[in-house]
Amino acid sequence: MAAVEAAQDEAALEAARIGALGKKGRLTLLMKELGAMPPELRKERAQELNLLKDRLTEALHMRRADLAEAALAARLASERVDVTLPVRPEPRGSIHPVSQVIDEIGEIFAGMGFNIVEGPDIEEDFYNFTALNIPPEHPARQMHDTFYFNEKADGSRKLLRTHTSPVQVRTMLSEKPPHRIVVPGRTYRCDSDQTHTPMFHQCEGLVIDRHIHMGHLKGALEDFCKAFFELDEVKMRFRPSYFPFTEPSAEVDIGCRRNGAELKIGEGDDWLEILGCGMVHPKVLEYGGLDPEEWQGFAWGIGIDRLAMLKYGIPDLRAFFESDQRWLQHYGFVPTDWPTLAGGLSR
Ligand code: 2U9
Repeated sequence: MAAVEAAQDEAALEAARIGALGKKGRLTLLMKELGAMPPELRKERAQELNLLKDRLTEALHMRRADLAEAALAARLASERVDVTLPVRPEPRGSIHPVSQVIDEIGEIFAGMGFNIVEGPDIEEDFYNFTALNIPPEHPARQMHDTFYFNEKADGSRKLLRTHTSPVQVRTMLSEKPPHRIVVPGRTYRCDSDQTHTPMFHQCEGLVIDRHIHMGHLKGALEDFCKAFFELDEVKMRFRPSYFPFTEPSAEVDIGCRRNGAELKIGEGDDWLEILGCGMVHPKVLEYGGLDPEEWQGFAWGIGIDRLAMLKYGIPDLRAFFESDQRWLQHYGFVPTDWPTLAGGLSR
């Protein structure tokens, strides 16, 4: 009994058990002697030994339970976890500048009553080219500009959209006018150098209503530029240009001043091209199921990656897609700081 009480672990307890109740244990040996005893002594002796065995077994049980409880308590103490601590020493995740700019643009146009719409990256020729008045011999359709999938048995082949415009076509065909939508997303062109990546981001917009004219286009894009660059006034100029899907078409420059490596946007005597736009071509309206005599509209397209570089002074485009944690920590945004017009787009 003393050995049982003194046992400090499972092994010592087992040794005590074997010492008393094992094959050659002291109690076992005493019980073996019972057979050689005279019957009148044996009964009393057997009762005593059985009682002793019960007490020993009980003591072993109790001690084993105590040891298990102590072991659990020690383990809980050593493995103690404070579940109220933050998951990491510091917050690590950040919002990529491309996502930040998309959120900012969405916020600005949502404030003007636009809906934000998305569509598939893998497109059909009709939505990406034909419906946008881009003829079969147009250079954009060539293999070296567009990523095509393998041809199917019926001769058709899917492609990676070269702009987000097919989403506007899909919207015109599936929803009733008027339309006011902005379409952010990934776009793909077979192009790769210092300033071009095969995958890049665009945000396009489309307005369709009755009596829409170029004044609406200029007003909307001017308001957008002021809001986006967080300025009260922005110098802008609309230069005549050409796109198959708009007529007339324009490219838009904003005034800027270059000071060595520094770039001041909104004022100064230099110009920086930031977007393309125009009145939706009547043929494109027809492809979208609309009567150009009744419905008119304007559209624009803007490159998100370059816009992020301009606004946030990021020098190298290719770093955008390298997923370097140090770069993301440096140029990324705090996830809980959602851009709002009231609270400030960027902080
Ligand atoms: C529909 C009708 C018209 C979209 C437009 C541009 C002008 C444009 C470029 C900007 C920078 C592409 O990323 S970029 O190189 N885009 O200049 N995009 S108008 O016009 C549309 C679209 C859809 C149904």
